Amino acid sequence: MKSISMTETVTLPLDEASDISLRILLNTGLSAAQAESVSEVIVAAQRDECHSHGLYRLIGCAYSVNIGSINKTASPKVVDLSPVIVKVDADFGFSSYAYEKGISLAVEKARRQGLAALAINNCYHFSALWAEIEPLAENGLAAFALTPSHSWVAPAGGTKPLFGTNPIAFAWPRTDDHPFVFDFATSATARGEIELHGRAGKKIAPGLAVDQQGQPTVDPAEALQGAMLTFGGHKGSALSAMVELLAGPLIGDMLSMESKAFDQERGAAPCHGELIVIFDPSVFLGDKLGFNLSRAEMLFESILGQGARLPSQRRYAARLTSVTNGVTIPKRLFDDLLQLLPNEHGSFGRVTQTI
Ligand code: NDP
Ligand code: PYC
Repeated sequence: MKSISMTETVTLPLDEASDISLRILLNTGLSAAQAESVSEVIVAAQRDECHSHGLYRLIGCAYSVNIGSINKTASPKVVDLSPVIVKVDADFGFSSYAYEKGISLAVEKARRQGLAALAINNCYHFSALWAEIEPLAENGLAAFALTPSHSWVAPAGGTKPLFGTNPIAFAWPRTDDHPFVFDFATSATARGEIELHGRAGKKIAPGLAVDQQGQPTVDPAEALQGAMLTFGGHKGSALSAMVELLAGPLIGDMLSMESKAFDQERGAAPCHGELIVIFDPSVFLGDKLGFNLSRAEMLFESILGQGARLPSQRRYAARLTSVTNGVTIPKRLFDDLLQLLPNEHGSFGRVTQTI
């Protein structure tokens, strides 16, 4: 008889997920403002079923705060560097809080000049990037975001960790629909995905990583100790180098290899910079804006017309479902999160079984 493996899961309404998340972060001693901004991106990722950057990340965030890496009372400083550049020194707090402080000035500049850059320095970064640029596209702007991480990824042709997982995200405004957004690691998968496979006792797909001897592996633990691989061979490798350069030396911040050395094997979230570039199509196009946005729509319709899907389409669908049904996480993760709550944590969630 075929054996069916059952996984115990817990389903939480979104407000309970937010409550747990915020209480865990506050319990670390993070300032309320910083905890709220971090919690918001974590819950948004869980809501959109981006599991590698959802509630699971609370474990790493709490750890990074508890070992003393994160500045709990970080006070980001915004510098108006030029007509098109805003810099924010995150003061060694989490990136999302620094982003919150700097984004409105960067948007103001983009609306005036047609484009602007927000460079964040000295931030601990663990989150999905779409959460930062999707709201910009909802307000008629296009944007992309880049950030390094820790050196975990081998360059194409090599076998030793050098690059970060280095995500690139891009957002484009749509007239009558959610923005077009993609957001992916330049490694063949996010490191968080490999960690989640490890936690679930599952193998990873071939082609994602090599072990410490440089041999291909599908074992998550070996992959985490060895080197991850870039997507698309030399192409992902070059894009990853671009992320290192634009969100590293260009803005005066650390490469992934420097971030890893800075961590001194403590295992905290990566600490480095982030670059967000914002475009205002209405400045580029003036009274031709509507016509050109409709040409963009023609592109999207042609993609969909072939039966292909747009990036973020799955995410937007998951969002709708989560608002009604709540979010479902493995019971093991739920139990780990309860350990991070203050002692009197009350009762949350509904335990279910999924196949
Ligand atoms: P995925 O490979 O899961 O997805 C990448 C993108 O491709 C998403 O926009 C996704 O849309 C889209 N996509 C997936 N399948 C299709 C398809 N069949 N057709 C069209 N589009 C598709 O992402 P990764 O594992 O590479 O990265 C996951 C997250 O990890 C990202 O949010 C990234 O920001 C984050 N990350 C953060 C890091 C950091 O340092 N802060 C480092 C590395 C990663 P959809 O979501 O709708 O499926
Ligand atoms: O999943 O690769 C990843 C990652 C690195 C930093 C934050 N997420």
